[in-house]
Amino acid sequence: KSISLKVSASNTVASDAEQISKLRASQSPIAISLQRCPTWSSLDPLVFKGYWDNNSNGILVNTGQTAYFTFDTPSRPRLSGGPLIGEYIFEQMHFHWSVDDFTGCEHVLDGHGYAAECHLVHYNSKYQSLEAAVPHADGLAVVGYLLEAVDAPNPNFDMFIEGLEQIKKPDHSVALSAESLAWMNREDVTNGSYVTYKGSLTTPPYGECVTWIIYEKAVQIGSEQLGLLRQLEGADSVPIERNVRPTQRHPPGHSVIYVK
Ligand code: BO1
Ligand code: ZN
Repeated sequence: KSISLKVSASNTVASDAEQISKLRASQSPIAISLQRCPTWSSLDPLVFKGYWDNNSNGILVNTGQTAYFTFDTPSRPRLSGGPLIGEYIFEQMHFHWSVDDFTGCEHVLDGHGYAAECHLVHYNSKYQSLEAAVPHADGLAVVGYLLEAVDAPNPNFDMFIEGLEQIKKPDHSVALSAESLAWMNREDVTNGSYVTYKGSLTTPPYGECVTWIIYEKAVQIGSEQLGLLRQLEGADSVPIERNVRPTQRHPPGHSVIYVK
């Protein structure tokens, strides 16, 4: 790795995760040039617990702004490792999209736009809730998947897409099993590289509380399947056209780490 920032009081080199936790935060999303990022290869692996082996059910809701999935059971999936210190508890998953196949993502890697972006939102287990975590720099960890439009449907999305058909109208909801999240567990994506940086929520209150983890390799989704996301209606009973925040400027001294 090409940066080492910090020697702690005990004179031992701070862990990779400690170094990342001290980086300056930016507003999110951002456009990232991979070749300009310091590359780290020694980070601990990211650990997802209780996602796909979770036999409980969840609920998918049209909030009028996005499609939003939560588990309705007390046992929630957890995320640790990688740039994170401690454990983060899954709160919700949601999507950002647009009317075309290239402006629906929030983060932009090497100038490449995608059709949609999915966020897995977690809060630090040292706080009592997501709301309690938002005021803290180490409050949230959000994993982002970029979704690339392709002609052929991705069968791993079928269960999830069937859910979308039931929630066209705002405030409608449908029960979904954990199996409908299987599309995320694509080894070619999650065994590959990601970028990580300290940033913010991309919707109000825009708090700088997020350790972002964005996989480099996009997940493919069929155009027809994307069409169902684009059919979701907002409060005005017309389809939600675009729920993407524009990319924000990097503040001086901001760094994004490329984990290969
Ligand atoms: S995102 O992943 O950066 N797009 C993102 C943006 C906003 C929130 C979460 C993730 N906001 C939080 C609010 C909470 C609210 C919660 C609903 O969404 O800060 O007050 O309860 O899950
Ligand atoms: Zn989001």
